[in-house]
Amino acid sequence: MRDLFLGLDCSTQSLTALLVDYNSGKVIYRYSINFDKDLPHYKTQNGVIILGDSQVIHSYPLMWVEALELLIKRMKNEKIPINKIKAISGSGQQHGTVYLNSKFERTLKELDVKKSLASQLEPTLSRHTSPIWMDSSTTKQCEEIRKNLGGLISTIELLGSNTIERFSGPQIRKFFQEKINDYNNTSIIHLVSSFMASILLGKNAPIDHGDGAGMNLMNIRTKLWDDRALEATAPNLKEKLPSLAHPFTIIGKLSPFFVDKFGFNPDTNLIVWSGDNPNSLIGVGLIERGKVAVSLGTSDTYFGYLHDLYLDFQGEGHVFGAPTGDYMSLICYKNGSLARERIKERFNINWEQFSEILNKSPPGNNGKLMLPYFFPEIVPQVLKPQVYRFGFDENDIEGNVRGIIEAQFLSMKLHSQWIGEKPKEIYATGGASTNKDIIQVLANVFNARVRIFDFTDSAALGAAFRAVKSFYDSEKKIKSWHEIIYNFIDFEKSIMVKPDKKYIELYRDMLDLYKKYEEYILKSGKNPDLSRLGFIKKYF
Ligand code: XUL
Repeated sequence: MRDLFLGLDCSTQSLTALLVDYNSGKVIYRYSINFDKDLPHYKTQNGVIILGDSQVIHSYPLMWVEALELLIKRMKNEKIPINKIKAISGSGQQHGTVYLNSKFERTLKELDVKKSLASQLEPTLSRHTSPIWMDSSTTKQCEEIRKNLGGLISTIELLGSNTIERFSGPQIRKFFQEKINDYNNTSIIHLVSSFMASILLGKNAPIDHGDGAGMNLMNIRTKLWDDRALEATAPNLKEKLPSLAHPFTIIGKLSPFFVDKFGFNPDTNLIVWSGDNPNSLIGVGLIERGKVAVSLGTSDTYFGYLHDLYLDFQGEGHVFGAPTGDYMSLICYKNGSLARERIKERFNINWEQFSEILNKSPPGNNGKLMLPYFFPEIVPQVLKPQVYRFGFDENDIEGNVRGIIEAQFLSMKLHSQWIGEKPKEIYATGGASTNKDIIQVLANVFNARVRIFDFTDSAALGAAFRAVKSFYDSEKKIKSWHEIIYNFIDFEKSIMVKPDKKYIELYRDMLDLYKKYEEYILKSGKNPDLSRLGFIKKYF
């Protein structure tokens, strides 16, 4: 008998399913619903809608619901043995909040198989859109909450992060301030992860410590809702939040709706969902120190496993709960793949041509340097998007192609220094990680080996791994994380990109230059053009 496990990932642009077979150690099925293409009636662009200005970015919870039903229908039509699935877990884009009224839980319990999920759940939303992680419109609320908690340092000490525009607490506060009646009509506020889990469970599902830490509402040490943070955010908030749970909690069995409509086994276990970053941590097999992952997706993220709690008092990096029950560090960039695509589209080239051009230009870019804020940036905080180019202009194809890639990795190196330990090895995942030329720049900038994973679904895979672990643990057939990860991932097979030692000094100098330009533009520092000319003289 095969033991099958399903990992789902509700990300910014798509909903993906990965079905894994523990006995063969293989992913046996993958399917992805692309929101823009497969559900065009929502008219999203890259899975989101921009409301008003570029700072207000939302998505549709009903679109995620519709995608879930479409995905499962597809699995059924393709005769995937869904009745053999032992456990399901999932992953959601972090921070996004879903606002539901008092009909939500009752509706979930009384779902009618003859009707669609979306049509039945529509009346249960007290807000039709969800502010998501790309939203940066809550600076005022962040300041108010931070002030109430005693300032930057005490906020970070308490919550593991500064108050951050995209985090759920400031978003909830903004909703309460701007739409008080709708806030009062809201009975429960879910994260994307706990919302999707609730639908599968047929009642309100908890939020795990990984995703909970991205809300500015959870005490990072006790892993409980923090009363001071709740009070500083909005009235009666505690009664509107689901409970918090360990990341390995079995939250119940699959709702009869899915059993009756699609033929799942009524015994299918559901494991609490988590955020995409905590799931990816496990999905790439990061359970030890000295290694970090760089995920090149809609957002670029840099994250690693932390055995002990480590905080960034600059307020840029974050600490979340890890699926192992420990901690993880995370730095998130909004100017990830969308920024790379801007350059690609500007010159009307494909990825192959992008690579060729990247290869043609020398490391150090002849001293051309970019600060790539095509969109408002999270790290460092830039609210008004603007791209700064030093030593070249927007028509210089080589300058721009290498400029964006070097800028992204130099910024990662610069802003990850608070984590202390210098990574010896980087695991690269996400769409752009399959591009070896981009990854060579990453290896050179960090002077570290980079292992490329040949899959891009680390969040869904991590969710499947969590389902495996919790299921076997509950059956008293305990499996270590190491055992599970090595059962599926053949590390020997992954491509390793080695840093080119020739460029160690060049990138050390360029990092220094990059830092100076950031300070010049964002903190009114000294104009470093002279240093750049010195750099050009030294290397070109
Ligand atoms: C992390 C973050 C993003 C989202 C979407 O803090 O905002 O990585 O989780 O991927």
